[in-house]
Amino acid sequence: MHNKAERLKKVSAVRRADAAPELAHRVPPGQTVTDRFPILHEGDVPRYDLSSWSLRVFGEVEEERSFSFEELLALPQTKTLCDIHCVTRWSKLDTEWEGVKFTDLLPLLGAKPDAKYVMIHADEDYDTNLPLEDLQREDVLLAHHFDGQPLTDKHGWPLRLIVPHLYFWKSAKWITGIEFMKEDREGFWERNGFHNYADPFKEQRFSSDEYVMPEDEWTKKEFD
Ligand SMILES: Nc1nc2c(c(=O)[nH]1)N[C@H]1C(S)=C(S)[C@@H](COP(=O)(O)O)O[C@H]1N2
Ligand SMILES: [Mo]
Repeated sequence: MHNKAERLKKVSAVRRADAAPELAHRVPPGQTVTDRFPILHEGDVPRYDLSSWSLRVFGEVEEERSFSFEELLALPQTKTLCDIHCVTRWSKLDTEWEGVKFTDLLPLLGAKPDAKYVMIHADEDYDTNLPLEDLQREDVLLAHHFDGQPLTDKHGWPLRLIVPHLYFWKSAKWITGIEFMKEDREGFWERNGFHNYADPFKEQRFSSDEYVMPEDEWTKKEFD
């Protein structure tokens, strides 16, 4: 069922649309720039009642705790402008997000000193792993707004992660939990043939090196 990696490896290559020359250095190898906003996820779009929504923090922490949406909104809010890159070969430049910077949240989480990795838990049954260090970049956000508007249900309302420097599957939508870990552990796509770290500029798409450049399978999906 979760043979996305295998499918992407097998399909034949297509030519890539070229970005404007002055933007080319921002487009990772094998990516096509789109102005549209593809919608990609496993499972159904979850619905929430914000009054009962919470973000749970657990694992290698001094004390487990949860944040309500209100508590997150009471923290400093930050806007970022970044490029995003999906492993299915679309990139979108200059996307604008607003939310809580991970580095503004981190001091409140009581992570133990030996917590070096994080598992982001999300609906529906989604998770993805990252080194804590990567979440501490200044442009990593727990976002609730895109392009000046509240996130739409399909793009992750009420809260999604934005990690611009890694393939976009690391930017979990509908996040429900932050788990601190001593040792690394694989998340959903990482267990299913995708690269553990996922640097788009190094084309770290799959966990094995042998793959053929895939077709733009995202063009068959839904867009905004
Ligand atoms: N909860 C959850 N988050 C997810 C996914 C998912 O299946 N479930 N898919 C990831 C993938 S592969 C991509 S490319 C982006 C897509 O985000 P978008 O639909 O807002 O473009 O969400 C990521 N976050
Ligand atoms: Mo993706």
